[in-house]
Amino acid sequence: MEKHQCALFDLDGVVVNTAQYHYLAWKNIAHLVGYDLTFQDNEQLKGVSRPDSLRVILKMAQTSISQDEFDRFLIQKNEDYLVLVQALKTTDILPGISEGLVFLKDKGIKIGLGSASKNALLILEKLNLTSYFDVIIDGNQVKKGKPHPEVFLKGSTALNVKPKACVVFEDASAGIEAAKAAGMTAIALGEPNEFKGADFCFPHFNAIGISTLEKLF
Ligand code: B16
Ligand code: MG
Repeated sequence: MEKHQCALFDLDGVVVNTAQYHYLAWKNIAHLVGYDLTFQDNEQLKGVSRPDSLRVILKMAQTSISQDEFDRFLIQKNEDYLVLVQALKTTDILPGISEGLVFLKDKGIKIGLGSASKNALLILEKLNLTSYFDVIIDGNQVKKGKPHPEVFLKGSTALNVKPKACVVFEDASAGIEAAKAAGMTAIALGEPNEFKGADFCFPHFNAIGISTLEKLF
């Protein structure tokens, strides 16, 4: 296996399980348009930007709303989400992540965040993880959301590392598509049948193990 010089982490679903909070907040919004958003529906929203997520929900609900309502729903979703993540603390960091970050830091591997979320910095701060990241690219810096590769390409450019020397850790199929479109090694976290084109798949970050990380970096 070729050695890599950079690790790019998705946030929601990889570093911390905020997916459940996004789900609860979107469920409230979906109710407003008469749609009962299921846990399974929520899979399609993972890694997808806030406005694109609302577009997907409206499609599921087979309804349309005015631009004013659309904007109001986005604000309300985020307000609800921010209340839900208020209680996040370091014990919510997903298993293996802290050890993985320490391992990479000790090896001198560059570490970046590539998240669709506009709340990424706030979440990292709540988890006390900000200092591990050499660069943080989030929803505030990208024009095109995942599956577009922009978020990861911005990360590798900022770190001055070629895309093929980067490993991306992702829990969303849109994120795996983005990593592959960027020309990076893509490690999917979840069920193998959820992902197309991932280089490797593990059920969660902790299942990767230090020996595989040693091979990758
Ligand atoms: P926000 P990631 C993504 O984060 C989430 O998976 C997705 O569900 C969410 O809609 C998106 O961020 C935008 O988040 O509303 O906080 O800006 O997985 O790319 O870290
Ligand atoms: Mg994610």
